[in-house]
Amino acid sequence: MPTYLPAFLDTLEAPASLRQLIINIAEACRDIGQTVNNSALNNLQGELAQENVQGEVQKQLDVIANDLMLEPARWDGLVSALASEEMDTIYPLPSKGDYLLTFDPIDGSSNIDVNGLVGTIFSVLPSPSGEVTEADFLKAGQEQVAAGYAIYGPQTTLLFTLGQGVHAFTLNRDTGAWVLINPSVRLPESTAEFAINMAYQRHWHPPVRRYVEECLAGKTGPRAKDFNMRWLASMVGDLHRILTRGGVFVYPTDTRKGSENGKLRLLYEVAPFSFLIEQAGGMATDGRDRILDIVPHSLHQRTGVVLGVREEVETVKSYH
Ligand code: AHM
Ligand code: MG
Repeated sequence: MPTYLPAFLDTLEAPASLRQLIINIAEACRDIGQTVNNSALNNLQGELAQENVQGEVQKQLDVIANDLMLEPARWDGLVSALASEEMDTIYPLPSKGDYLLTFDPIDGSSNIDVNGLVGTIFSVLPSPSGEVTEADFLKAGQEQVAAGYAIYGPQTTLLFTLGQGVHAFTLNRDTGAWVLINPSVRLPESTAEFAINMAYQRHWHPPVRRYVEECLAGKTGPRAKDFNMRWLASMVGDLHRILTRGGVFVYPTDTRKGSENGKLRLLYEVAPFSFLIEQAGGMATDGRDRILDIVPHSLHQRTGVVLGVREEVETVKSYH
C-alpha cells in the first residue's frame, strides 16, 4: 500500500497547522509542475519585458508560479506574510496565520525554454503575532520550522523537512497524489562528485581554486581519487542529485562585479537547502561559517555557498 502525504505527515511531531501548510504547498507545487509541463502548449515560455528587484529579466513562468504559490496562502489562514525571489518586498496577508513563507517559485529559470530541470524552493518561519514587517523575515536559517522543494523533472518529486529528517515523495501524475518514496533521505559519508560552474574559474578566490584543482588532479593528486563533475544551472537539480547520491555544490563569491557576495539568495534558496542538507547528515557553509547561523540583513541578500557531503564541505572550509 502506498503511503500518501497527509498520512505520513500525521506520523511527524508537528502542529496541525504546519502539517496542513505542507499539504497546501505540495498542492501549489503540483499546479506549478503541471503549468511547467504544459508551458510550450500554452505559449508560456519566454521572457517578459520586466525585471525583478534583483535586475533579472522575469520569465512568464516565474510570475505565474509566484501567483500559484500565493494563491493557497490567501485563503488558508495559515500564513501571515510571504516573500519571494519575484517580489520586491514582503507580501502581508490580512489573516494572521502562524507562519511566514518564503520561496523561489521557479529556480533554474534559464532551463525553462530548453526543457531542463526547474523546481520550487520554500522555507517556513514562525510568524510574530502582531503586524509583520520585513525584519520578521530576517531570521537565521536555524529558526526555520520547515523547508523543502519540488522538482519538475521526468518525475515530479517533493522533498521536505520539519527538522525530523528529510522525506521524499513523488507525484502520481494520474491521481494527483503525493506518494512516499523515501521516509529518511541520507547523504553518503563520502563522494567523488562536485558541482560548480567552471566558467568562472579565473574569478575564483584561492581556496575554491585550490579545492577544484585538487579534485581535478584525480588519483595521483592530493585527494588520491578521481572526481566527476556535474553542473545543471539549476540549484534544485544539482541539490536533488546530491541528496540522491551524494556530492558537493559550490557557488562561491568571486571577483566579478556583482558577484562579490555570491549569486544565490540566502532566505529562499540557500537557507532551505542548508536545512535539508544538514537534516540529511551533510553540511552547509558559506565557505567558512555555517549557513544556518547567518542572520540576514536584507530580504534578497546573496551569499556564497558550499554544501553537501560533510567531508568535502569540511575540506573547502579548511582551505579558507
Ligand atoms: P534563478 O533563481 O534565477 O533561476 O537563479 C538561480 C540559479 C540556480 O538554480 C543555479 O545554481 C544558478 O542560478 C546557476 O547560475 P549560473 O548560470 O551562473 O551557473
Ligand atoms: Mg532561484
